[in-house]
Amino acid sequence: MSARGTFIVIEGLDRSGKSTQAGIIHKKLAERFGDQRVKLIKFPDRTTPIGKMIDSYLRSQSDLDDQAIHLLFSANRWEVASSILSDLQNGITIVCDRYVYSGVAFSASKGLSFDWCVAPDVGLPSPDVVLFLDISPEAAKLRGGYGEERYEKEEMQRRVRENFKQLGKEQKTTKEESWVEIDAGKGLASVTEDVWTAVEKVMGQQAE
Ligand code: 2DT
Ligand code: MG
Repeated sequence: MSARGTFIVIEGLDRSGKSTQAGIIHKKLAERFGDQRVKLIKFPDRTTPIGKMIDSYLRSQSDLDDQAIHLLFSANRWEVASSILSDLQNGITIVCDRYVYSGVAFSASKGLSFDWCVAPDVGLPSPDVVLFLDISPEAAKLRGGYGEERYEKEEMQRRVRENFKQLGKEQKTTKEESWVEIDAGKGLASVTEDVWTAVEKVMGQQAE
């Protein structure tokens, strides 16, 4: 493993298996390199004061303008940006469940422009790889249905998926290998295998 940690982001629709896969990768990396060398983080981080405002909005306990909630999601990343950077510099690999791509994909699905949505996240630490767990909204729904939260509606998820695909295309123009699309509609073992293959590849490239 390289001296610098690897920044691995997992993205996808609700019920695509992101959290499950993030947990599996974290566990495998901890077994391989030790607990101290890998961290699992998640956005939104609902525990901070900003995160609590986001949580309240998502659970429809408060209302906010689309722009305002978008900026809170971004601020929720900025509050840990320097700790992400210092962890990476200290050789700690970070597995991150959702990141800026969710930020843009969800807010843009409400009608905000891509450019406007991207702006507040410019300058945040860049991931070494984004694993996009792709699933159709129909298949996601069959996995036990969406929950009660604000964005968990099939129509919105469909637009979000299109936005993720657009972001993937753009990401690939800067660095082809930094966006890996994984078919998340398959069984758990098969998705886990594909995810792990991608993780080993990026970590191998970094070690070169
Ligand atoms: P979870 O279900 O994973 O807790 O996400 N979201 C997330 C945004 O709209 N913008 C963001 O920047 C991020 C990180 C996706 C809760 C919801 O929050 C959405 C689903
Ligand atoms: Mg959710």
